[in-house]
Amino acid sequence: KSHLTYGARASNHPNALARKLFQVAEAKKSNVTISADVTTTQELLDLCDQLGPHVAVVKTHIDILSDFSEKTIAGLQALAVKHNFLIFEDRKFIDIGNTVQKQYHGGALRISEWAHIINCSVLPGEGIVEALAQTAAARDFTYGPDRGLLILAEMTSKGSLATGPYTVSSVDYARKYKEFVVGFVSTRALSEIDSSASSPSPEEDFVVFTTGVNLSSKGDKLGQQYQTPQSAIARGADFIIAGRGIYTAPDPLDAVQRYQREGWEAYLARVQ
Ligand code: UP6
Repeated sequence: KSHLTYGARASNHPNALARKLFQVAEAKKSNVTISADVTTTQELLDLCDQLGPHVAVVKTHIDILSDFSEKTIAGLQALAVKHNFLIFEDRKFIDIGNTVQKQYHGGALRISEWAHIINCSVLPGEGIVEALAQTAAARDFTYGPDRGLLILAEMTSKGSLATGPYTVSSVDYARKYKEFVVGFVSTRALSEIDSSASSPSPEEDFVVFTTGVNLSSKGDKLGQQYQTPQSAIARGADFIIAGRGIYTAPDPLDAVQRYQREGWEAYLARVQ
């Protein structure tokens, strides 16, 4: 796990999106990603407008909206500018390269146009990472340099099979495609993994996003398992992802500020 400040990581990182992530975190004193898992455009935009000042990233599941339209994209993009947050579409691509390219760029959801960050599983093998990187680098892809991929290296659900050799391959592919892969969705820092295919290099600086963060619950009835902001960050999370812990709280604004405070204090404790 990194003991450097976001500011130091922002100035040294070779990847434009990673630099931006760290800059936003530093500027807003927030490492919170809100998992905005609501099902209408109005609820999504209201949530982003209300909580936007306190989060670094908004994570969407755009395919759970019942009324996705041009208004959704325009609204999200305007709020991202207004409140200085980045957008992470948690699509978890998992297919052959040819298919994920079509799911990422174009299609009904046009994810490449508005999502700064996407993620994928490496279950299909190396080709999925290569395919997404290729799409982002394509010449007709004119949305700017701030695009990046997180590899889903572990999962927080009970009985997850994203462990062992799967997690090791996640790290191997991240190292091989580090121009586009900015980091991982995982429950801990993975920088120590040293495999037959890859070894850590001193300058490598992957960004760790950790899901399953909740201050008032240990889990749900469908296998989700939670830890606190403090524990996630101590294990190496750079950004904590919280959904229901914030948006179903009696007062979401009060809740997001609590996650922001606890997340920031845990970060300060780690870098000191
Ligand atoms: N998510 C997990 N665990 C993973 C990967 N992703 O919970 O291993 C996602 C879920 C949801 C969010 O799809 O959008 O993170 C967690 O929401 P919650 O905080 O309400 O449980």
